[in-house]
Order: sequence, then C-alpha cells, then structure tokens
Amino acid sequence: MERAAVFHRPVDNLAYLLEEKTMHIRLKTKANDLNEALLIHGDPYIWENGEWKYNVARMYLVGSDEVHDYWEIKVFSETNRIRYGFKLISNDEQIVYTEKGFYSEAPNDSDYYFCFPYLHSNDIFEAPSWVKDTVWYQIFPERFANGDPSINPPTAKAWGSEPPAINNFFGGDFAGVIQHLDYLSDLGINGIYFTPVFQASSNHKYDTINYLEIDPQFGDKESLKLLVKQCHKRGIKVMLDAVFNHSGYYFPPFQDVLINGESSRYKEWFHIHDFPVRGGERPNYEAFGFVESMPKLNTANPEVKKYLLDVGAYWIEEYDIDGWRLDVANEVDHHFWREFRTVVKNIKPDIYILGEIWHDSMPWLRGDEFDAVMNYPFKTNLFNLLVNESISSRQFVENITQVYYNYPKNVFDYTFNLVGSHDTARVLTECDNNINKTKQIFTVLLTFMGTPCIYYGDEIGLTGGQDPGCRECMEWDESKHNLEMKTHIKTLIKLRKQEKLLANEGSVRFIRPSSENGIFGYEKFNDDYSLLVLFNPSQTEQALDLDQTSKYDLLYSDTKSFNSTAISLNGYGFAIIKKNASVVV
Ligand code: ARE
Repeated sequence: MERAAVFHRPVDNLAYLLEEKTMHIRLKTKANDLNEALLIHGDPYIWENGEWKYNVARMYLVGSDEVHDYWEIKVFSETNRIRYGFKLISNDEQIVYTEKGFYSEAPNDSDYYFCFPYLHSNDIFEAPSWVKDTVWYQIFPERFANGDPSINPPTAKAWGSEPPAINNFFGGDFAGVIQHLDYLSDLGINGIYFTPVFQASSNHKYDTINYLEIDPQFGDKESLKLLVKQCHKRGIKVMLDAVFNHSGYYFPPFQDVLINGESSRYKEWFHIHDFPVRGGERPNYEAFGFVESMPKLNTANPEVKKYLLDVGAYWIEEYDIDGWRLDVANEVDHHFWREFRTVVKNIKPDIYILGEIWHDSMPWLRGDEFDAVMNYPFKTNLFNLLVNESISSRQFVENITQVYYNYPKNVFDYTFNLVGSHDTARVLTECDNNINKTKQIFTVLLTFMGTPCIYYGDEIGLTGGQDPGCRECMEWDESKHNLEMKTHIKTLIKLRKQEKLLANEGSVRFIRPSSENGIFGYEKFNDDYSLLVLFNPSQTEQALDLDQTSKYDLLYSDTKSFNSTAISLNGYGFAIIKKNASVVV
C-alpha cells in the first residue's frame, strides 16, 4: 500500500456537515491501490470495560482521477460528536490510519482518532435555496438593447453598426432590458446577472466613479427600481456586480490623492508606494494588474470598509436586488468578505453572494464568505475536451472528478457554471462554428451539478473572439437567430425545470469511458430513479451498452438509435435518459 498517498484532514471537502447530525467523510488514496476502505467511528465519550466503543462501516469508492481514488461515506452521529479513523485493505496489507499515524490494529482509545468535535447544525453550508432552481442569464448592459436613445452616450454608434472595440458605445440601457423581459421569460431563464451598472467612464463600467449612482447611459435609480420590480413580477432574480477590489481613476477619493498627494485625507484609501503618485505602465500604486485606471482599494482601512459595506447594503435596502457578484474577489482580504456577508445577509437573509474566482476556491466557501464562485475550472476542462481537443474524455472525467471532490457536495450544488462570459471568446466561435459541439457544451452546462449561466446572445448563436470581441450588440432581428441553438437551449431549460435531479436534487456519479475517448457522462440519482447524461466526444458515431436490469426512457437526444440494451450516439451527440429502478428480468 502506498501510505504516502493516503490523505485526510477533518476539514473542508474531506469532512463536513451535510445535514443535521450527518456528515460526509472522504479519504484520498493512491488510484487502484485499495480493495476496501472502512470507517471506524464513534462518540469519543462512549466506552465499555475500559475500551472505546466504535462502529465500523464500509466507505464507497465514489470517483478516481489520474492518481487518486476518492472514498466517501455518509455518517450519522446521534450525539453530534465523532472521532474516526480508516481501516484500509489492499492486496498486501491491512492498516488503520488515524490522526496519530498508521497502526496494524485499531487503537482502542478514541484519543488516537481524527476529531470532529461537535456537529453544529448552524455550521451546515447553506446557500439561498432559490439558487438551485435558477438558470442565470448574463447581460453586459451596454450591448443588450437600446430602449431609450435619449440617454445614449454622446459618441454612441448605431446599434451593431461596427464591431465591439475597447472604447466604442452603442447605448444599451435598462429600458432596453425591460422591453425584452418577455423574450427572457420565454427562454426560461429566471435570474439575470448584470455586469457593472454604476457610474463609470468605460463601456464595461469596471472603473467605478460613483458607487451610489447608476450610470446615466443606462438610466437612473427609478429605472433600476422599475427593472427589479418587473423582473420580480416574472420570477426573475437580479444580481449586480460589485467592483470592490479597485475603484476607477475618476473616483473622487483617488482624484483627491492625485491632486493633494501626501496631504490627501484619502491617501490611506489606496496602496500608494510613494509620492508623487505616478501612473503609466507600472504605476507606483497598487492596481488591478498594472492597469493605471483601476487603483486598488485598501479594504483593510476602516473608512474604505465602511464605505463599501454601506454600498453593499444600499442597493439591497433601497432596490431589493437578490445577489452580488464580486469582481476580482480573490484579491480582496477575507476579513472584508466576512463582514460583507454579515452585513448583507442581515438585511436580506437569502441574498446570493457570488465570487469571481478562476482557481481553487475552498477558502472562500467555508460558509462565512461566499455562497458560490464562478466555476471556470469546469469551463476550462470542458473546452480542453471539446474545443482544444487537448484532453481525452477519460482525462476529462478524471479532471472533473478532482474539481468536484475538491468541494463539499452542498457547496458544489450551488457552483456557478458558465461556458462563456464577457471575459472569454464566444463558445460558438471557440467551436469553429460547429453547432453540434456547441450544443453538446450547452447540454453539459444545463445538466451538470451547480447552477448554469448563459451569456447573452449565446442562445441565438452570436460569435466573437476574446474581449472586446465577445461584447457585440445583441441581435434582435429574429430572422438572424440560430433557431437550432435557441430551441436546444429552451428544451434543456424546460427539462431542467421538470426533472429536479437535473437541478441538483440527489447525488451524482461520473461515468468513465471504456476507451480513451469513448462515451462519457454522469448519472444523477436519488432512491427512486436516475438520469443518465451521456456524451460522445468524438466526431464518429459510438455506442454504449446499457445494463439490462433497468428500464430506460429517452428524454432528449440527437441519438442515432436507442433501445433497452444499447445506445448509439452521433459524433458530438448527447442523450439524457431516465433510468428507472431495476426491473425483474
Ligand atoms: C481591457 C481590455 C483588454 C486588455 C486589458 C489590458 O478590454 O482587451 O487585455 O484591458 O489592460 C475590466 C474590463 C476589461 C478590461 C479590464 C482592464 O472588463 O475589458 O480589459 O477591466 O481595464 C483575471 C482576474 C479576473 C478578471 C480577469 C479579466 O483574476 O478577476 O482577469 N475579471 C474581472 C472582470 C473583468 C474586468 C476586471 C476583472 C477588472 O470580469 O471584466 O475587466 O475589473 C486566467 C487567470 C485569471 C484571469 C483569467 C482571465 O485564468 O488565472 O486570474 O482572471 O485568466 O485573464
């Protein structure tokens, strides 16, 4: 047995509360090394005849990546206290793994074991329950619809008359969004995430001038109020973008520092290295990257903290928004986010807090900071498989298994999945206009664990390269819509609403391909039935045998042939199949 690969700590994704008195305990071991893993567990204070009284239960091998096996068990503790260790069985030995090391026999003293001192039900990770049923739609307000030309920026061009550039404007606004809410309801979405809407000079508005005013090119506070009301009437939630890592260059406190230098009362609001303040390619103050127009805010400063926390509160209290997406969330200190959570949840307990983090995000998802993060590792792996073709489906399943088991289950249930945003090239463009691949990518997005987000216009086949190419004007001429794409997305959203297993009820297991680039997928299941979601990642037809002890119904597919014993998928084809509990054969 490879002892060096055996890993557990009683924290985070490896030991967490799932529901009252119930935990998930996970263990990582070397891939294919163990035949069995057992959990030795008990209340540390229950002893009999001078010996600790423990139970032994079988763990399940729930997934594997290239180097590790993942074992999991759901364990109940009547007394809310638990100590535990693992009995590991391989071909050549049996050992017991505890907090204090490896032993040939299970120590009969609870003190040796891993300790989860008390299962407090208020420590269960809980995001707002409405999020699980939400299908998000991301709007870049300057490019969605121009509903009120009277407030166009002075340099605004005719809608869609030229390609999107770093500094051109087309006059998208709130009135335009309100005019198209029926379109969004018809699509089936029930949450809108807006990139920033506060006063700023650029077209993307990530360079805030005034956090307490709506940018006049989008409307005013009344139009935001109306927008939120209209959305709520249709059951659509509204999430705004909070850019708290940095301000814009023209944010008055930064201007004050530029003018008054060392004697500015705002000099501690930023991270100025020395005076006089100097911009350019390498500013002498901290910024977002080295972008001189985005000076980094000092969120540890009490005045800055109060200012931004008040901003966070204001738009909820006065405008009833439902969520905050936090820009560059990983570069702001944890203390700030903890206070932010307390403040906003006190006002609206079911407000959704979404962090923009592209990497491993466990430190922000312990229940005291964010409800979710933008799941870019999901997108990257999916695109490496289907767009770049740099990994096989075997590797995809292994990588995504690792991403999945990096988080507690109840955290991953809320993760914000996306296949494109204002920061990435459009999915159809990435797929070289291959509609089958694009449809397959959306099938994964809308059936995977977590909540999906559709970037405006992807549903009608908009194209475009990296920022700023991906920010073109929405097409409102229906004759130019890609109807195959739109119908596909609508069908998937409808199915997601009908089949709660698709919207994160139940559990999941990954289906590993039987050959390097064979059919792969996942099975979402509860006690009664399961859904199989299958994909053919290659351009040639492939078939998969189905286990004959179950009954199958095809819910949605572009499949070639399907019967109770096998399914054959077209190149880049997919199938969503309902598998009913075993039938007697
Ligand atoms: C502008 C131009 C770009 C140009 C850039 C260079 O449009 O073409 O390359 O300037 O100076 C906003 C605007 C952008 C603008 C930028 C700077 O939307 O258009 O770019 O400001 O003025 C990292 C961060 C992540 C960040 C991305 C972009 O971790 O937080 O980079 N995303 C947010 C927003 C952006 C926004 C900002 C931050 C700034 O969503 O829209 O940009 O407020 C890897 C790394 C990630 C990295 C990612 C993307 O995966 O690991 O950390 O994300 O790549 O680069």
